[in-house]
Amino acid sequence: MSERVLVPVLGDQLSHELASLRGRDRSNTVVLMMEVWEEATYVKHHKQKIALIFSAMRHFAGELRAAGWQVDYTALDDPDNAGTFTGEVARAVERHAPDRIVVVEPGEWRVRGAMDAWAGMFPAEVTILPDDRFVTSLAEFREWADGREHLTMEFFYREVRQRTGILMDAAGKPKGGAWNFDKENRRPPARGLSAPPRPLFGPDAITRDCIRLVEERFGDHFGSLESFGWPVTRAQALEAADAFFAERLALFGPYEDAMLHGADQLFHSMLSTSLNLGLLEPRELCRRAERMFDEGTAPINSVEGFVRQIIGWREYVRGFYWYCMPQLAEANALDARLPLPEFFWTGETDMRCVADCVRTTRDDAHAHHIQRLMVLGNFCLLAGVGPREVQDWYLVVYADAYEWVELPNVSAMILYADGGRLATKPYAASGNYINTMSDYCGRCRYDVRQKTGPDACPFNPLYWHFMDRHRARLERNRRIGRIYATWDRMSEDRRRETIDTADAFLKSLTPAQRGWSRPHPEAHEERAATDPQSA
Ligand code: FAD
Ligand code: DLZ
Ligand code: SF4
Repeated sequence: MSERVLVPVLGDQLSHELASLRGRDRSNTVVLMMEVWEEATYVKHHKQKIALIFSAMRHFAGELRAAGWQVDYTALDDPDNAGTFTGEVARAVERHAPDRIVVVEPGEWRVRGAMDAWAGMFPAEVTILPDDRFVTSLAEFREWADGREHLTMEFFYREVRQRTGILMDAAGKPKGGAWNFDKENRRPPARGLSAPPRPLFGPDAITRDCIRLVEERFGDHFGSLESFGWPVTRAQALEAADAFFAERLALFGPYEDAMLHGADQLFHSMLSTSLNLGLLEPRELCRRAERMFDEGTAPINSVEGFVRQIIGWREYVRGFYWYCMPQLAEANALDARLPLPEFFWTGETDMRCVADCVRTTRDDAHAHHIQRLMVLGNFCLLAGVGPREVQDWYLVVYADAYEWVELPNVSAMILYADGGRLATKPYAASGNYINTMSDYCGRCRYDVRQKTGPDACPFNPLYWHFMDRHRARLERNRRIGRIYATWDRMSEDRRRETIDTADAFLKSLTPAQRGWSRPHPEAHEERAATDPQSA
């Protein structure tokens, strides 16, 4: 008799070519998919994120059934739902008595801990497979990182290009004659700049059910459901990718860092939710971009910029996460302790740049990279907001947020909380950067040219406050240390006034009152006990 196999497929593993499904005999396999309370609430995710994941899971289950798989799907409001992955796998083991459980490694450390315990818990052999949807395996990353003091993304990226041949010519040289076109990719927004809109996918009956469920069960979570238009199937994700390649890739590079009030997407791909769910694969997107360069339909700076984000940054942060966990989650090299300000939830601040980025975050569960990095992240860095609160905020608010990708970006990239393993210097900038790269400042209540006093752009005095309070650490940094000569050239009165302006601003901030941050582990149990479905 052939062995019976149970294949749990998690909500961000929605790939038909998943390692646990590939080549498997469908007649003796049960695919298990689980909507569980714990995943939906370990932080109070944005409403669109939960609706997106549940809808994509339900569509994927339908596709698997149509392809001949036996799928056991537990919906969130199933009265017997145990509320956790482990509880649901336990119930499935009782139902199906499998000889073996085969699962792909999860994206998050927290879930890996739970999965590792399955082997001793169930009367079935447990096999945890590497997630080969990524171009770089965790073992390959470890091999690259071991023994290096700084884990510089650029060097990692070049090795990935060489190993995979992506965007390499026949002679083994980078296509376009260089590894990096960043200098061509920092164009400020031109007057009247606009980009073709991304396709929005109107909710079908399945998505409408998920939206209703989220409104009923997660009504107190952050964010709006009104503008929901994310791709929820591979077919839709491919349509979104088609539109990006046809209409926006060519200008992706030059305007990668530009920000325009009210225009969140610009020339960005808006494909991160689909990539992270598994609806699209990184290799196929890179090959497509490369083909456009080969055919002469997209310039090298845009194609290379896009490929760099995917097989560079995306793969790098995943490797970095697993390499640095669990310490990364607790790291706080700059000893930052300020509570997250309330305006991160409400958007009610006179800083026009911050208000706009919180608006798009609330309405669309998305903000583009520079909004996340140089506006919201830069603010948290300069003000000294505690890493844990910042991590929780980013994990809650973005539809593409999973800890493996959110945590390195937040802890190491924006907050320098890892002490500089990822970034060689903190991404700290005054209002001048935002003014150059956006149209925010012209109509802001603050004056970006003023450095001190109540009308000064808060980023200006906060920048110097940050540099001054971390002088002992940063002065020795070759990439940023020279800035202290400018600080020292200012008169003592000017320096005092700058610090006083920053202090007065920091004192005026109202700490967030919401309970949307991650509870401590014991609170999980309390919440599970109070959830009517898991009682
Ligand atoms: P594009 O600009 O079109 O880029 C193409 C793709 O490259 C993205 O879809 C994404 O898959 C990848 N990519 C680009 N930059 C990064 C990066 N730094 N790290 C990982 N992948 C990258 N991305 C997430 O997917 N989930 C997150 O939770 C997340 N949190 C972030 C937090 C902070 C503080 C910062 C600075 C960045 C974060 N990013 C995150 C990276 C990036 O902002 C988003 O991937 C991007 O904005 C998604 O929009 P897009 O698909 O239009 O991206
Ligand atoms: C984020 C999320 C949410 C909100 N809900 C579910 C769920 O109910 N079931 C599920 O399988 N996955 C969900 N996810 C995604 C998981 O959190 C994700 O698979 C793990 O964190 C591993 O990356
Ligand atoms: Fe932001 Fe300062 Fe510009 Fe206002 S002036 S939009 S606060 S950078």
